[in-house]
Amino acid sequence: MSATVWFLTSNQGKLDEAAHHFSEVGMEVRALSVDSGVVVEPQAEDLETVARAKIQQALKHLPEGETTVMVEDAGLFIDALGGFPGVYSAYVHDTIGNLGIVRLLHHLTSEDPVRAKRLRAASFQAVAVLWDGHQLIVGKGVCRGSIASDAQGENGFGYDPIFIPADLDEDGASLDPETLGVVSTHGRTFGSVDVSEKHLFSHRRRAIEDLVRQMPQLNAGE
Ligand code: ITT
Repeated sequence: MSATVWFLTSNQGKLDEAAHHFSEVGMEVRALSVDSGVVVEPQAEDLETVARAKIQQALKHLPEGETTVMVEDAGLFIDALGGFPGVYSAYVHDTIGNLGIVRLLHHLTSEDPVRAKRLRAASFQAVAVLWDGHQLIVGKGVCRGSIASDAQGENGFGYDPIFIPADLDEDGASLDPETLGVVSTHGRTFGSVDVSEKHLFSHRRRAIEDLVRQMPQLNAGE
């Protein structure tokens, strides 16, 4: 397997984050560029179906001599909206945007900050699919949190300015709103922290770690 992962994505933020995560295992990530409109993202009910359809298309564009290609599909799932926007996240972000989401949830409020977080609970979810030259590997990651009452911060991309990650315990597991964690943004959104802090919580990092755990080439020495 080569040390380059060719990542088919039109999203620079996703590319930068994946590059950071794979650098931790000595792999480089490069963008697999394909003319817009060539790759068709099917509308499906779950992220894995979308990602599996995209990898089949990505494989056709892998540069000669290269072996490893990845796609990743992510979305924001809001509990009070039955998981919406979920697989529709890109469309919803392009249309009503962060302000639209904040407006949809404006009635979900409470003086009690713990109750407010529960009412506004959400998660980012990511499914990464990688072809390593021999097999397809699927990695999944979830980041629990809640939706802020307004957009905060200029960092990151997409829904980052409205997403507050839940605190984490010493093992990196997400905690309930009433429990203070050892890792916390102290109520700040992903848009208000730098990318290295987002990585501590990130669904994308977890999905890529899940992939890496399953890559025989990277775990041969174990
Ligand atoms: P691809 O070309 O890789 O498909 P995309 O931007 O369409 O790029 P997704 O379908 O995976 O990416 O993402 C759906 C939406 O969710 C899109 O609007 C993203 O901006 C948003 N999103 C995904 N991951 C995010 C993250 O880590 N932080 C904030 N928003 C995110």
